[in-house]
Amino acid sequence: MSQVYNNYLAAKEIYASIGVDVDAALEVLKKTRISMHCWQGDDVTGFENAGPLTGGIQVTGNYPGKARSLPELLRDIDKALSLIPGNHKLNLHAIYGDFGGKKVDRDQIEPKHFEAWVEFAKAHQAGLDFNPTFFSHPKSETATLSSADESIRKFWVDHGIASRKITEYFGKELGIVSVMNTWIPDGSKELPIDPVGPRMRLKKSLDEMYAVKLNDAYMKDAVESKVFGIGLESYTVGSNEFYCGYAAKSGKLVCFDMGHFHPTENVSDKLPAMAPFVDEFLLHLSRPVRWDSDHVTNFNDEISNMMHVLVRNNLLDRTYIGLDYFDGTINRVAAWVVGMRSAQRALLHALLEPVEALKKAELEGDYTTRLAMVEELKAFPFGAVWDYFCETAGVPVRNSWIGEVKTYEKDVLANR
Ligand code: RNT
Ligand code: ZN
Repeated sequence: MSQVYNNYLAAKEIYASIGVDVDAALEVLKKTRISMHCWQGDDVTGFENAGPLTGGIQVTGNYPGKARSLPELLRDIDKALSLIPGNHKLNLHAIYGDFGGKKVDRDQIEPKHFEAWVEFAKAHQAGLDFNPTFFSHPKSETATLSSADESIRKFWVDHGIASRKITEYFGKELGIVSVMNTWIPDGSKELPIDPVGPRMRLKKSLDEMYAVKLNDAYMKDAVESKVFGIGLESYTVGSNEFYCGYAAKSGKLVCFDMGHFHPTENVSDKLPAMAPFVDEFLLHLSRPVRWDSDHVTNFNDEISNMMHVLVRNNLLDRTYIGLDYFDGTINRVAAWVVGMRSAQRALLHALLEPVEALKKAELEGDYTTRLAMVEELKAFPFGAVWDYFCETAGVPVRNSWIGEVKTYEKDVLANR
C-alpha cells in the first residue's frame, strides 16, 4: 500500500473523530468544476492580431514561451490539465476565436469560430464558459455599452448578443451549463458631472443584450463589477452597486472578482449579503496585492474564507467558480496549475469542517468552542486527503508536478 494511501487512512480516522466524512468531502471536491481562464496562457493577447491590451487592465512580465497561436495555447492548456486533479471548465474570451487569419470584427463572431475549443473540451471532458471582449479594440477607447455614441453602443450590444449565442452553443454541445460573464472597462479618470447618464445607457444596453431569449439550461448571464481601472481611477460605470442592483432586478448572476474591491473589503462577506436576492453567483478567484494586480490565486485567507462561506451555507450549488489573473513573470503553465490546485485545496480544507457542530455551537452562544475548533482545524491533516485525491485522480502528488513543467519548458516553451 502506498504511503499516500496510509496517510489518507490515518487522516480519515482523525476526521471521523470529529464527525467529518472525508469521502463525502472528496465526492463534492471531485464534482466541483473550476473554470480555468485561457487568457493566462498568452497575457490576454488573443488571436485577433489587434493592438495592445487596453481597458485599464495590465499584465506585467515577459517570461519566455508564451503561446502565440491556438494550437500552442491548446497544447499548454493540455499540459496544465494533466497536472490538475478532476474535470473542469475552460473560460474563453471572444478574442480567442479561431479566425483563420481573417479579420472578423467583434459583432460578427459566430459559434463556428469556436469549434476547435468545443472539440478540445469534449476530448478533455471539460465545460466551456465565455466572455465577450469589450476591450483592446478601437471602438472601446471611450466607452462600450455605456457609450453616448449610438453606433458604438449598438456595436457592443451586437457583440454581446453574438457572444451569448456562442455561450448557448457551448452549453448545448457539451451538456454542461456555460456562463457568459460581462465585464466592461467603461469609466473615467476624473469624476464625471453626470454619473447617472452612462449607467442608464449601460442598463439599456444590457436589457437589449438579454432581450434575446436563449435556453437557460445551456447558458446563463453574469455581470462583473469593478472599483477602478488604470487611467479610469475616479469613476466606474459598472460599479458593484450598479450590478448588484441590476442582477437582483433582472435575475442575472452576480460575478464577484476577488480583486475588484478596496483592499480592506471582505469579498467573502459580499456574496452572503447578496444570497437572499440573487439565485446564483460567479466567482473570479484572483489575488490583489495592494491593488487589482491579478497575482496568481493562492490559498490565502480571502480564498479560504470564500470557500468556507460557500460550504457552510450550501452556496456551492449556486456558485460557478472561475479563476482570473494574468502573470507574465513566471512559467504560464505553472501559473495555471498553482491557481487551480490552490483553489481546490482551499475548497477541500473548507469541506473538511464539522459544519453542523459549529453551527450548533454558534446557535447556543458557545463562541469559545466555535473559535477554538476553527483554529484547531487549520492543523488537521487535510494535506494527506489532498495527496490521496491527486493520486486517485492520476495526477502528480504534492510538488512533483513542478519537475514536469520544467521539462515541458525545456522541450516545448523554450523553442518558441
Ligand atoms: C477585469 C476583469 C475581467 C478580466 C478578464 C480578462 O478587471 O477582472 O474579468 O480580467 O475578463
Ligand atoms: Zn475578473
